Amino acid sequence: MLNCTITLIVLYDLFLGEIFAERLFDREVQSSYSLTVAATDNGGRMGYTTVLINITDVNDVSPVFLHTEYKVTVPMNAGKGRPLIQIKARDPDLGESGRVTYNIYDASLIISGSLFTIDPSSGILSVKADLSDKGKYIVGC
Ligand SMILES: [Ca+2]
Ligand SMILES: [Ca+2]
Repeated sequence: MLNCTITLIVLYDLFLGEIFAERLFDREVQSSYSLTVAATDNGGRMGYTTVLINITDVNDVSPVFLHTEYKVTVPMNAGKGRPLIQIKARDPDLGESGRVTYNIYDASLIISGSLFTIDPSSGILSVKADLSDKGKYIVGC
């Protein structure tokens, strides 16, 4: 647990405790904090309470592939629909902000895009068409 600095503001004769953040939070680093806050009276007697702080998420992280490059060798007679490799990326954001979908991205690879397909959910790259008379392909995702 990280140390947090809190500031207590006293208004009039009442102790009105307000807690301020002294830096930005990053939910991916730490998603919650637990603070013990003390209140002291004029006689020096103290009471304590615990403040639990949950950090909500924002979509501040892009998906990151597990590998920077994937290589697969395919027999030229590989049948249509044959799975070749599973591409994986992770995104630590919560919910939809962390849900990763895959597609063949580079529009300049039109031929490769017509020969291969990638499942948007699983990231499995498959043969889409007959490769028998084709050469070497590079697919960007
Ligand atoms: Ca994200
Ligand atoms: Ca986030």
